[in-house]
Amino acid sequence: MNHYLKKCLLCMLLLAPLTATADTGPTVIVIKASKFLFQPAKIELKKGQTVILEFTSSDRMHGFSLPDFAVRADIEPGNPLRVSFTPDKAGSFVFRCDIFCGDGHEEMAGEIIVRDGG
Ligand SMILES: [Cu+2]
Repeated sequence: MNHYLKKCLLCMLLLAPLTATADTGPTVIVIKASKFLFQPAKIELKKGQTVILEFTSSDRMHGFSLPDFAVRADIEPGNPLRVSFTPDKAGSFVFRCDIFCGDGHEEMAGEIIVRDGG
């Protein structure tokens, strides 16, 4: 019996974080890519707070590159892609399209501002 209780307790401990995530879940931030911009182009996050970045493209293949956090994604039309992201440092960080998409490609960029949670 004691052994069974221990097992139960272990199960609860292991499952607790999963159920917590399912209940509230991290905030989903939808980032729309199109020639030649990201919407929103400015994203504010809190340090240490996990968010889900959901990428969609309305026209063609784009890339998302946030080198300061080693986040990158291929954004295909009709195929939304979700990436979990937890900023671990505060500051202002540039992200840009890293797949050539036409004349305005070089200007296709945005900014992530990470604030200290306090
Ligand atoms: Cu591009």
